[in-house]
Order: sequence, then C-alpha cells, then structure tokens
Amino acid sequence: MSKNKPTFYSFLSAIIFLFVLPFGLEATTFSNLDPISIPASGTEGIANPYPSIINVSGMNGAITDINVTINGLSHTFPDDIDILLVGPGGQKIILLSDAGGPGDVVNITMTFDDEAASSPLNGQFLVSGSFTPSNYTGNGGPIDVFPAPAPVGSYGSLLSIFDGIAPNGNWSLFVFDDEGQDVGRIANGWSLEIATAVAEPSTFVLLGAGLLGLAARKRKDKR
Ligand SMILES: [Ca+2]
Ligand SMILES: [Ca+2]
Ligand SMILES: [Ca+2]
Ligand SMILES: [Ca+2]
Repeated sequence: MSKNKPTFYSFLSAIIFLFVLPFGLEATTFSNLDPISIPASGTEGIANPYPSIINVSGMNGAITDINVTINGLSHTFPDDIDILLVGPGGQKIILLSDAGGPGDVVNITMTFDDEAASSPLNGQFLVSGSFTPSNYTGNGGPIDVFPAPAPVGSYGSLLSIFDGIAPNGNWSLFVFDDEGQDVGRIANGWSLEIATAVAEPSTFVLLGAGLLGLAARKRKDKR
C-alpha cells in the first residue's frame, strides 16, 4: 500500500495544478495621464475634459476586482468635488463626493478600492492613500447631479458593480465642481487597475482526463 502513495500524491498535485490553471488571473493597469481641470472654467461646473476617458482593450475574461487611482489631486476646497465613474457597459458609481473639508489639498494620490480599510474623511483634510468609494451629502443635498453627457442617476456606491462584466471598451470619469469660488486639478490623470478571471475550456478537458486517470488508478490499487 505504501508504495502507491507517491503516485496518489502526484495525481493529487496534478489535479490541484489543473484547478489553479483554468481560473488564471490577469491584472493590468490602464492610465490616462492627461491633466483634468476642476472646473473647466470659472469656479463651478464640469471639469475639462468631461469625461476623461480610458480605453481598455485586449483583456480576457470577466472582472473580479477593479481599483481606481486619481493621480495628483489638488483643490482649494475639496468638498466641491464630485467624481463619477462609468464603465463600458453603462454601470456607474460615485467614487468621491463632497468629502474632505475646506482645507487645501496639494498633489495627493487617492486609490479607490472596495477592500480599503477606511473611507476618506468628511469635514477634514483629504490625504493620499487607499479608500473605499465615498459619497457624502453636500450643500446641494443628498442627490448629486452630473450634467450631460454623464448618465443620469441613480449611481452605485461600490466598485463591485463592475464585477462579472467584460472590461474592454471606454471607461469615463466625470468630474464636477459643485460650488463657486474654489478650484483645483488632477495633475496626472487617473488609472484603472483591472483584474479578470480567465476560464480555459481546454484545461477542463485535461482536468477530466486527470480525474479519470485517478479513478482508474484507484480501481487498480484495490485489486
Ligand atoms: Ca479592490
Ligand atoms: Ca454627494
Ligand atoms: Ca455634490
Ligand atoms: Ca469650486
């Protein structure tokens, strides 16, 4: 009996290997580094560009996780900023709205990630780091309005709204400054970190063959 063990374990490891393979993860970061002015002109209104677009192409499988980074955000009253992300399938979520306070922020980098440990604070300074998407209530009330061509609400609150969709296509970032006086910019654009799971049917065939081989081996051992 003991001399069969290595064979059994080698079958087992082959099966584990085959289980890992078919769900290979791809993770790729796409960026649009062009600056975004907040707002486009004056002190209130849509940003320029509106939207800022990232075209995602060449990815396989469906999204399992997506994180978004805003690179180099400055604003003299960050509470003015509302940011909406729209995916290629039309899913839409508010990444950041009416957060922070009156304190200036200079060149911070914020990553939005459902799995982050904290949300950006309201009424206090915004800082660099990873945060959950967060939508606070501003002076204009609980409903944030993004002018066309942004889609009308309602808007989601978690990036997991994109899970399960194909990532290829245009992703649009609509930035809006909802109050007069103060202005800002995103100096280095934004990035999308996209992970997908790729199922490979041919590997399932190999897995089936491995299982049949194991069953045959076990029958042989019993004799
Ligand atoms: Ca995440
Ligand atoms: Ca809001
Ligand atoms: Ca708002
Ligand atoms: Ca403003």
